[in-house]
Amino acid sequence: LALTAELHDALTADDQLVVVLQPEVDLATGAPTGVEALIRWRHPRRGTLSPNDFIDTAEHGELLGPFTRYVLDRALAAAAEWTGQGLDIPVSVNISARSLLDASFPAQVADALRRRGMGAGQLVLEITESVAVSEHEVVDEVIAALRNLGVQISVDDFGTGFSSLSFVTRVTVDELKVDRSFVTGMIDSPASAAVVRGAVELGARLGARVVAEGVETSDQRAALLALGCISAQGYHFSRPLPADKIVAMLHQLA
Ligand code: G
Ligand code: G
Ligand code: MN
Ligand code: NA
Repeated sequence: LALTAELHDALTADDQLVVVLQPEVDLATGAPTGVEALIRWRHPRRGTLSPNDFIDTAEHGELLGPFTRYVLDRALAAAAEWTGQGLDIPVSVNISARSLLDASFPAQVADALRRRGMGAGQLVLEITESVAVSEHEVVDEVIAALRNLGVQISVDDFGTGFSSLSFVTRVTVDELKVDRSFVTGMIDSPASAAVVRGAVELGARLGARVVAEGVETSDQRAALLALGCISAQGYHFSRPLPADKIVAMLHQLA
């Protein structure tokens, strides 16, 4: 309860909740193809908190709407900076699957884009499936409405969800983000490599981009290229960076 009250205050404090930004790149060339926004809480007493420390608090109760709008606004503000410098690169925002139970969510997203003067095509929403939203009809309708706006939908942590495969049979998605665990395992484990290969083939058949997460070594990069994977993200290319460092990094990678 204390954390809920503190998070409520942080949402109006202006300097406590910040997004850091991590490039997604073309595996062959290293050129940037996207940027993921990741929230951090610079807590005045508890130090810097990772989303794992407070996301459950943020995703439940009455903070979900304000928190989601806050993250969207900060991510789109950052994207407006690099777009203004001629870099035509979308921003990816992690959203709680619970947001997809709210029929007014697409209108909220449209409003967030309008406030920052950004086109819907500049925004990717990353969704991790959860039991909370599985097989709710409204979820499919909200996703369809978001895609009608022109917003892209990405399935985060692909391969680990309890129903990833049935999800992509129900809704059209634009991107699969292959979970880091398979990328970490693919050099030593033929089974992990098989999952990555399967995701690459599935993405091709669905017409969805496939992004490998958590690439940390040049061996992993080479193995992904050999499997036909096009895009990736990870410390091998860039760590998540503060907003004032991301534009220089994008120019450097380009
Ligand atoms: O950035 P980090 O690796 O610490 O993220 C930990 C987890 O928190 C990941 O699962 C990531 O998807 C999630 N996450 C990061 N930023 C956000 C956010 O702004 N909103 C939501 N809902 N989840 C986030
Ligand atoms: O669940 P999601 O995929 O959104 O989680 C993203 C998280 O992964 C972020 O918190 C980010 O800090 C972390 N991350 C990004 N690249 C790497 C990487 O190369 N290695 C590891 N270990 N974590 C990474
Ligand atoms: Mn993500
Ligand atoms: Na992920």
